[in-house]
Amino acid sequence: MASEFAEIISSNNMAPLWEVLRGLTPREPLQKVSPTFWRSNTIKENMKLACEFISAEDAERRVLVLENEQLRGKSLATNSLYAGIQMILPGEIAPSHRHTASALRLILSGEGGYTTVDGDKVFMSPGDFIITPTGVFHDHGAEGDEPVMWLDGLDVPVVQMLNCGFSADDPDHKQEVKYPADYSGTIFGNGLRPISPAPKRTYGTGSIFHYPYERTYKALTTMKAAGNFDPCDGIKMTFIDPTTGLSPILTMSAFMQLMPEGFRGQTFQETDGAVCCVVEGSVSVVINDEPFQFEQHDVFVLPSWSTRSYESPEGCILFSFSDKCLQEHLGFWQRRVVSN
Ligand code: GTQ
Repeated sequence: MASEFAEIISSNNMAPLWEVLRGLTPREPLQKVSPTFWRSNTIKENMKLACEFISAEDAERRVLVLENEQLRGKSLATNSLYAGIQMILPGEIAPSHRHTASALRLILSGEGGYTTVDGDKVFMSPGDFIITPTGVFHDHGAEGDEPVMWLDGLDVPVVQMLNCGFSADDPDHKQEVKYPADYSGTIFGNGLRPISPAPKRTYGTGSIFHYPYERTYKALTTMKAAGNFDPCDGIKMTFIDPTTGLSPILTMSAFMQLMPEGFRGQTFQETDGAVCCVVEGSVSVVINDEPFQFEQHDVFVLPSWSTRSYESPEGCILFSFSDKCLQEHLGFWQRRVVSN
């Protein structure tokens, strides 16, 4: 009788909720991804192989996708985040294109790299944070004599889930630069916002898209000097669009965090999973009771709702990105401090 019932409803494209209910509404977030990590040396060595294998031009983007062990073959670092390592050799161009997915970037190494976003060109240095908003043309290149390497974060999984993605190649391989150097940064990065003429496309990207490390570092070390530390995070800042006060990309938040020398943080949980990269120093992280040690330019995944605690004898500056702002917008985000 039971199997007859199952067959009948199944043949009509129906299924019994009572068999799947707890899977649909878990008691708490399930651990679907692992704290996968990629060592700086492995990244560099594999990137060298990629550079021998293909040009930036032929690849369109010479990127090694960072895949979570639990989600191989899906181009996913976590359920909601794509991450990759991109490299451009001196003289190469990653041709101009656009797509619905937004991108953020943390520059790891090399001087002379640039990105042009909607005709606004900026040069990028190690530690700089850069964004490419949804749907605008962007091309990258390396005009110095060093390879340039960075960490990419995209909201591809969110765009895929919503199935709302478009993309196009720019007939101009390399965009014409339409504005003077650091145009958007100068207009929007100085505590001002244009009102007349009314802001349309006359103001470059419409807000800042380049956050130089120099300034981020100064903000963090100035806060450090004041001596107020969060017991879990040390000091953690999030990048904002100064015209809204919100994350410059509405699907992804990005953070720069400072742990002072000798920091020993409390254990806590957060509902946003994150991709993290050590910018300076080193950090020991205990994730779900498993200890890890990370050095400069190691990249690692913090699974959502995993317990985590940081310890840093020598001090550390840690970059991370997650879907926190998206969860906050939806009223989902939660944090819980587990222990002292
Ligand atoms: O730089 O435009 O890692 O389009 C993946 C897709 C980087 C980019 C990625 C992309 C880009």
